[in-house]
Amino acid sequence: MKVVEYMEVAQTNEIEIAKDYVNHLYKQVVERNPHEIEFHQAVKEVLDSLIPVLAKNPEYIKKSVLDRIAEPERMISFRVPWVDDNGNIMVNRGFRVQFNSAIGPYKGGLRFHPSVNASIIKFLGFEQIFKNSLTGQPIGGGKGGSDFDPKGKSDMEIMRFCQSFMTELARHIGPDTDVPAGDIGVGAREIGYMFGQYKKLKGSFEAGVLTGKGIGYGGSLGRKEATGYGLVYFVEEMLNNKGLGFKDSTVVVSGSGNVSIYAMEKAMQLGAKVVACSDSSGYIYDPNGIDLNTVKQLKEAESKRISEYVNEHPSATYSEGCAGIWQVPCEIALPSATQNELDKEAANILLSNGVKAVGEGANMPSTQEAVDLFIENNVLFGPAKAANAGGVAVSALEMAQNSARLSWTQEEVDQKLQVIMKDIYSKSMQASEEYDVPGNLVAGANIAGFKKVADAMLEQGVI
Ligand code: NDP
Ligand code: 2IT
Repeated sequence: MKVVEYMEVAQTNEIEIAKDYVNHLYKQVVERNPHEIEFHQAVKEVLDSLIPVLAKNPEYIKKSVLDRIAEPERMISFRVPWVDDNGNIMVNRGFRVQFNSAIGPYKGGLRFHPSVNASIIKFLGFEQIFKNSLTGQPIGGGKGGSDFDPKGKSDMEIMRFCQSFMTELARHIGPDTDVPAGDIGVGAREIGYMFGQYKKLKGSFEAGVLTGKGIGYGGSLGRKEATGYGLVYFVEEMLNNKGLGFKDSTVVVSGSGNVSIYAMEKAMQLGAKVVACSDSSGYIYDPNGIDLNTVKQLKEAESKRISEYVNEHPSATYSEGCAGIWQVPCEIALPSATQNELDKEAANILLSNGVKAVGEGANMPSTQEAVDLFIENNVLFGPAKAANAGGVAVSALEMAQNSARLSWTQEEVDQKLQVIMKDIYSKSMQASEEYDVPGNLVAGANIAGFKKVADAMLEQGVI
């Protein structure tokens, strides 16, 4: 046999071995975590994209690195009792998954939403491992939250819930152990109440135990804006690479929370026209371009419904049902609300309307079928682990400032964020080229994020 032919056979065998390993591992994950469909979905996407890496580096298979990564180091579930304004005793369930600490303390947000369960927390925690690795910062992967529904609760109810949640969580976290932050339903107010309770329980001011804090007590300038701004910096990088940009483009951003608001703000600053955004009830379309001050007033200040936007802007229309937002024609789509909000049908509509780029602000907002469609049709696609990593990256900068007992200016933080987002883009791009899937940033981000964690685990022995 000629050397070239032999190499091809050997390579095919290695690919086959890697595929068998991945299939076997995926089956095991499904059996071990029955009914956790979001967790299965997140694991499958990563495993499939790592096949070429496993084929080239059999050491990862021999030393069961992925078997270990797919199993959380620790999963905590706890009772959260609290008293509502009418004196009723309520009970919610709290979670924290401490997924992987190979490259730093567990790091990741807390989500308060009625849909939270073990599957949601595990999919988020699993993805956080690779995202945090990609940032280049020394942070491991974790996530947590509760099935508590903040909607309609008074400020005092929110405070009592946060205090009870932290009363249990406090024993599991710390600035060098596990550092939570915000996510859906958790912003600066909730972080403040949780920080106050942690400080009271510990009897010491440990600023670095939580990130996303208020600026007056250890928070970082630029953290509030970081995920949305970072998303737009990442997408701008993808566009520039093809000679395109946000300037004069039409943009649709789903959601109207923390990520969406600051994604809209930065897109507008770069000269785009944002024509639609949404909340969990429905979406607004404003052909004149969204007035962000009205959205901030309604959603950040007053916790109202996005439907009220049309009262002040007669040019705009409101439609019930958040999924309909993808019917609004746009060149750039930024799904920034929640998981699986953009499915195959939505992807087909976006494609037929000529979408050029999709950047995931939310975690796992596109179903696997939607992602496949975008990639097959050469749409520039920025996967969540890369595109929304700016938030956790600036959280790591907040930890650094807390350790050094100093504060950087907004400009310094923003400058660092821009460098980090560009670096994530080039690392993901390079990995996609090295493993023969050029331009596929889904694979590139997974590969680059995985290798750093996997190599650290190999160096640290069987842990
Ligand atoms: P917020 O709570 O600030 O906002 C969430 C937005 O999404 C709201 O507009 C909300 O509508 C909408 N939404 C929430 N759940 C659903 C649902 N089930 N169906 C439809 N719409 C929904 O959260 P964030 O902006 O912080 O988070 C948004 C996404 O970004 C999440 O996937 C999160 O994991 C991800 N992310 C957040 C980061 C951060 O730093 N905050 C960092 C990286 C990713 P309504 O007002 O009706 O509740
Ligand atoms: O999904 C995410 O990356 C976040 N919610 C931010 C986590 C963090 O620790 O800042």
